[in-house]
Amino acid sequence: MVVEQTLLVVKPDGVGRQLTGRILARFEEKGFQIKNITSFNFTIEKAQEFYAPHRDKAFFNDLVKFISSGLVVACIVEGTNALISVRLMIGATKSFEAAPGTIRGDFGIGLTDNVIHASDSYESFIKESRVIFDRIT
Ligand code: 3AN
Repeated sequence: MVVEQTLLVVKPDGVGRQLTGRILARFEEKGFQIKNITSFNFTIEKAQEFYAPHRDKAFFNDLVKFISSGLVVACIVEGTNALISVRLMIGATKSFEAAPGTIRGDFGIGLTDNVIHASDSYESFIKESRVIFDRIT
């Protein structure tokens, strides 16, 4: 068992639907700590940087537009095996296929608008945290 950190972003649909508190409560209830919580609007440039690994995908522009479309809430979630555990708690990318009991399964229906983002690896966590916390606009 290893204490890890991961980055969580409640996307504009989640914040706009006033789900932030309920979403973050799930991670606290699970036993994780919420750290460095912040809310901001992604600029297009920051969003492009954040989603750089998807630069070549057909949905890249829609993704960038969507994440920049409103307020997001970002934080670090810390605790035992946080990387895998948080990914399991958020559920499958396609909300309409995400298992009930997961955040996307319970709160989402969309694909681009799938309520929440969480880092998929330690490397992603480092890169994404740099974009959000080091050079925040
Ligand atoms: P996840 O967020 O589950 O790690 P990724 O990393 O494959 O999923 O994709 C990043 C984001 O891109 C997703 N959260 C979703 O908003 C969007 N996305 C993924 N696949 C598609 C797709 N086929 N069409 C539109 N948007 C997509």
